[in-house]
Amino acid sequence: MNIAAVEPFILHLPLAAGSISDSTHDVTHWGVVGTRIVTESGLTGYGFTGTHAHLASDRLITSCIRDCYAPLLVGEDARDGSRLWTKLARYPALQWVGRAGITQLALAAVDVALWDLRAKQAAMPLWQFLGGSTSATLDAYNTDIGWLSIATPELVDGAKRAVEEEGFRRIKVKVGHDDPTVDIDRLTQVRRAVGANVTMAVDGNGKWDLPTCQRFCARAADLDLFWFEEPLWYDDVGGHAALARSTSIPVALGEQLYSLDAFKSFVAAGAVTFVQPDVTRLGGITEYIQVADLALAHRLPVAPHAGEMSQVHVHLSFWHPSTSLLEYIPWIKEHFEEPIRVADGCYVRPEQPGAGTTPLASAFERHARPLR
Ligand code: 0YR
Ligand code: MG
Repeated sequence: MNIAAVEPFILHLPLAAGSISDSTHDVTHWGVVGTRIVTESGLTGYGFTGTHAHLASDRLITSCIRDCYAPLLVGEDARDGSRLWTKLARYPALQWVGRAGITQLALAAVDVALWDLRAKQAAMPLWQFLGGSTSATLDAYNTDIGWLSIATPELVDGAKRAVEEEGFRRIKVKVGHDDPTVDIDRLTQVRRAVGANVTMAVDGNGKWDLPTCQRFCARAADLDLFWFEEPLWYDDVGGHAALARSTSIPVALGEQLYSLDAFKSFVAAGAVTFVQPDVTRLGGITEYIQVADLALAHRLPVAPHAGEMSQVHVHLSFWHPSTSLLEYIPWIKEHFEEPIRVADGCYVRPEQPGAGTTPLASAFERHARPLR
């Protein structure tokens, strides 16, 4: 399986809703920024990271793939997974400038493409290639009903519809108004609308400070919140540990963490309960597995970030024993060969060989952006 070519790409896929906001991001397009890796026999793997479709920074990622990683990969055997990951992740000159940010997002895309290749070569969907069981089930929780940019009446209607008409038993609502009592009011109305049996998590996307989070948690005490995600600044281990000690609402985080060591620090400090790795920000599937196993060793649940948007998380979640639920944000699935499906609140197990990361030709025709 010798690698003949590494060909980066940038797709900017428009959101059906036009635009959305959480407490810290305004999004109109999802950036699928990654690479095709072609072997000498013509087998092709696809991997990508996820961005907010900012072309200039997306190009830094594709430059890193094209100029730094591709020369290290061409001629190598794609089956040689761990060694190739180490070659890229520990390449001294790149380690000097990287380990987080652009080089890591680029590494994620490359690593996913290599796993996609290996699973395709084995003619198995990735979850099965990893040893997953055909009887596993996976709950989807709906984040798309809960954006901060959705006015309260539509938020309540959307949550009710997702539960009553689409079969979701789990939802997540964004929080992060300057005055947290506005969020408490929105959540109270949603809880009243969906009833006591629906799991409701909240996501702050790192905006509030510790006193604001503590005030929010005290006022949210009788809303039965399943978790409070990214309450504080992403890297603040001590702050999350202090919050976790002061509230009974479990802390969830990880979508902005770049390494196994970052997760290790949060776990060691008792600063996280729901561990949320993202394959597109860690160094791909290889490092994701290490994080999921770290969580397993501490008996902490793993609930990956952005299930449907990476495609890969669906496979990893069906496989890994610590995962029983996965985020659902149905933004980009129609652009892939095997669109991810949810039925009655549960993910449908993918069947096609590979990691599910192969975009349709039409996605390249309509949404590719120039690399320079
Ligand atoms: C929009 N999921 C998240 C979206 C989402 C973000 O920026 O990317 O809200 O990734 O926090 O849990
Ligand atoms: Mg989040």
